[in-house]
Amino acid sequence: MTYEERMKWFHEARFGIYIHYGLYALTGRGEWTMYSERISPAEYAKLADDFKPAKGCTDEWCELAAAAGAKYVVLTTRHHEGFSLFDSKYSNFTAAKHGCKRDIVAEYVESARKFGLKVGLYYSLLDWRFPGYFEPKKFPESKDALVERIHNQVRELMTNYGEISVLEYDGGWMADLSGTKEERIDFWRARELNAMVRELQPGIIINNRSGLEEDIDTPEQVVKASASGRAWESCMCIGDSCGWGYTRFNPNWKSSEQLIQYLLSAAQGEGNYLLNIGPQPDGRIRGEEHERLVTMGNWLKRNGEAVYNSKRCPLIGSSAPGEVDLNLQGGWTRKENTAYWCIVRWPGKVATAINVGTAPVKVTLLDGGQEFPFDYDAQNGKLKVYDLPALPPDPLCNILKVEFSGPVERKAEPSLAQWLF
Ligand code: FHN
Repeated sequence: MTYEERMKWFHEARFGIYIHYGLYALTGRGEWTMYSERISPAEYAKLADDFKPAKGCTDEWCELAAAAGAKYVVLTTRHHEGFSLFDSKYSNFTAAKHGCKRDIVAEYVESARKFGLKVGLYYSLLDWRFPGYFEPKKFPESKDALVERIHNQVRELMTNYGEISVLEYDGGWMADLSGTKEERIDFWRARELNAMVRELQPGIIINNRSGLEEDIDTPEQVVKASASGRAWESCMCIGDSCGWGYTRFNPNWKSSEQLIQYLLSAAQGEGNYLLNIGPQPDGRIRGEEHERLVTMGNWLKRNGEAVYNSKRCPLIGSSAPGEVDLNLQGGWTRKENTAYWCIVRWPGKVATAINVGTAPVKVTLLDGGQEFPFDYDAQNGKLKVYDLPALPPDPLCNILKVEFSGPVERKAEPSLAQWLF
C-alpha cells in the first residue's frame, strides 16, 4: 500500500477525538500525577482495584465523537504510569486483572466501529515504574525489560483488536532529555518495533514519536502546518495544556468558537485536528467537554464541506506553512476550483478579500446556499462581496463558498507599497 493510499482517509477525515482515560482519572489531578507527586508504584497501584469505568462508557465516547463530526478516535491504551487498559500476557497491572476486570480497549474498538469511526491507539513507550527508563546505565536489565515489554505489548495491540488505523506513540524522549535522534531510535529498537507493526497492520498510520519520522508530524497544543506533502496532526486539550487526563478543577476551557477556529486552521494547512477529552473516573464525559463537541458537530453538519478532505488554498491568510493565521476575516480552504473563505470575524454587509488572482464566478453562504453579488477587480485582485447580513448568520463562524473560473491563484503584490499609489 503506497503512502498516499494509506493517508487518503486521514486527509478526508481532518478531525479526530483523543481520549485520555486511565487510572490517573481517579486522582482528578491529571495523567502526570504519579510522577509530579512522586507517588511510589506500590502506592499508586492501590488505585487499580477502584478502577471501575461504567459499562457502556466507550459507547458514550464514540457516540459523542461521531456527533462531534470526528472521523476517528485515539484512546490511551497505556500511559506513562504503566496501567494497561487492555488484557496483556506481559503485565498484571491492567484493567483486565484489576477493578472492573474488563478489557477496555476491546470495548473501545467495538464502540468505535459501531459508530463508524476509524480506530486509533495511543501507547506510551516510557513507563515510570521502570528505573531503567530513568537511569538506563545504572539499571540496564530494567531498561531492557521495559523495551522488551513495550515490543510485546505493541504486538498484542496490533494482533488482538482487528484493523488499527492509527498508532500514536508517545513518551519516546529520554528521562534526562538527552540523546540524539539515533540514540532514541536505538533505545526503543524503534525500527524493529515499527517493522513488526507494519507487518501486522499494513495500512496503519504511525506518528513521529518513536524516534522515527514515520507518517505524521504531531505538533502539540498548537496548530503548526508541516511542509506541503507531509501529513500532520495537531493534538490539543479543550482545557488548558496541563489537563489531558481528567483534571477536576480545570479553569481554562477553550470556547466552541476557538475550537472551530483551531480545526479550520488545521484544515487550511492540510492537517488534522485531534481534540482531547479526559473522561471522569467512572468513564463518563464531563459537561464542559460534551457541550463543546456537540456544538462543533452541529456546526460541521452545516459547514463540513469546507473541512473534510480540504486542501491548502493559496489565497491570503492561510495555507502555506507558518502562514496559517486567521487574518481580519479568516483563512481559506479549497477543493479543486472552489475555495471556502472561513470568516471568524464577520465584517458586516461587505466582505473584502485581497490578492485574489483568479476570477470568481459565484459566491454563496455555505450554510444554506444563499447567493450574494460581488465585484472582482482583476487589476488589483480585490474581491468585494455585497448585501451580506449585517450580523453574522452563524455566531460561531461563517463560510463563504467562492467558485472560481479556474485554478485558484493568489495575485502577487508587486511591492509592499504598491497599494498606496
Ligand atoms: O506526557 C504526555 C502527555 O501526558 C499527553 O499524553 C500528551 C498528548 O500528546 N503527550 C505527552 C506530552 O507531550
